[in-house]
Amino acid sequence: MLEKTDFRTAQREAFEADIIEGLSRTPQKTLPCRWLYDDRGSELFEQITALPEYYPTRTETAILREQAGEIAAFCGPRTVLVEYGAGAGVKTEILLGALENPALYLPIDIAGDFLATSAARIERRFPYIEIRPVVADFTDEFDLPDDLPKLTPRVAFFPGSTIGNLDRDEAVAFLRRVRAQVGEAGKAVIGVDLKKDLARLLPAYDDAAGVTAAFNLNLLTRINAELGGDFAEDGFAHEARWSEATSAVEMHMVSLRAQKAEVAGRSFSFAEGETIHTESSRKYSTSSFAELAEEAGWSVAHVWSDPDGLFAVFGLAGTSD
Ligand code: AVI
Repeated sequence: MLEKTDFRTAQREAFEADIIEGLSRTPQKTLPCRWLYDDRGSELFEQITALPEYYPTRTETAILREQAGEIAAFCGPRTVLVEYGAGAGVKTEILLGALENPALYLPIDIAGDFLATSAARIERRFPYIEIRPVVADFTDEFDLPDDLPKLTPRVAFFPGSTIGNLDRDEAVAFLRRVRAQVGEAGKAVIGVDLKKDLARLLPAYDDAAGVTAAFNLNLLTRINAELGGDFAEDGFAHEARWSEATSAVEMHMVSLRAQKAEVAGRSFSFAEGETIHTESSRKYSTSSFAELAEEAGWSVAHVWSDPDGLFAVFGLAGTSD
């Protein structure tokens, strides 16, 4: 197992490699969205989830609350709940509180400190549930512990429409891996943001208070602080735009003038109006998500949605069920 300092060094190296590679790309400079989440970025994301324009968190929470009984019945008794990402807080508590006699809760997250804090919170709230936190990058290959209870069904929980931040191939690969990890009898409960009117969608990624802008531009602050960059932080503006080709809201940082920036000893030029693409948030229809899930070996057993059809929670089961 990696020591904390080794892990930090490995993270820093991966960060530098991704930033150099992404800023070298032509014609579109692009940075992987996972680097948006340093401490400040995570704090800003937390604030985003409470914004009036950002409907996904509230809507999904309401669906889980209202359909908790049905979702728990779908999961079945004595389940091992495997959560991909440990940041769902209240959503996890709703599901764990509704499950009949859960056998084990297994949150998986790359951020060990964050994982420990959220596991401790769940432990206080559900002292009767055994918790086994796993430090791993769930977008990558990793193994679940090999001593999990054998005869109890496993249920994968992936709320928040985080699946929307993966491109199509990554999403299929992720769902396939989850399928293998929960096994033949396993199930999955996945939160998915639905495609909708742009008048509703775009403000959710470009709010009036400027929190999403701060979240996006914080990446430049992070590059400056951690990689010795010299980005002029007032030289870029946040932009949210719709891409029909990928059915995604994209976040970009737009260069406000012709300028240069140095990162880790390398110089990068930006034309006025040129953008750095920092995140795609894909939006699905119930049928386009079902198609994706089927490609990964799942079939859709249930779709729980809100009255306005903004968000959907999918109950997936093996194709043989
Ligand atoms: C974490 N993820 C599902 C969020 C989303 O909606 O794609 C991240 C986010 N980016 C801007 N606002 C929220």
